[in-house]
Amino acid sequence: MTQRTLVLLKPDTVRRGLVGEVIGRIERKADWKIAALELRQLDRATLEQHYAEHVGRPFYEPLVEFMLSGPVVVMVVDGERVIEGVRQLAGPTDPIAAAPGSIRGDFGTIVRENLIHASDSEESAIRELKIFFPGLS
Ligand code: IDP
Repeated sequence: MTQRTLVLLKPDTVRRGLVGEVIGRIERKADWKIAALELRQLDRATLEQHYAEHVGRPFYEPLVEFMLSGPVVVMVVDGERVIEGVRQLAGPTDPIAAAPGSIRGDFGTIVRENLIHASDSEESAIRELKIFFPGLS
């Protein structure tokens, strides 16, 4: 069964000129389809919803400030096993723990500035897609 996931290329990826590199890896991995793609300056209200599970954690406020620090690429990707697949391409949250070959492992050193967000389950994908693309069917 085909899945749909939400992918964000964070402000570090845009600032560092790595958008093409990261999208290229997603495109080359499989016959997945980009269903939506937009460069967007997020607002605090959107991030409060997106990161609701992290409210109150010490890294929450710096994370929101970072995510507001520049535009992000907001994408919807469809395909077979795409939720787990993009998470695998991204690698673990801490880029130093992420293996070389993964996006975070190849390009990151800072836990907060770890280049990419990808939904971690079907349930998260549904919730996040409603936040970022409420009109998408
Ligand atoms: P994920 O993005 O790998 O799914 P989450 O635990 O959902 O990781 O955390 C959301 C984001 O919050 C991470 O991608 C990272 O940018 C940031 N973050 C998570 N844990 C920390 C931390 O301990 N220090 C700083 N930032 C963190």
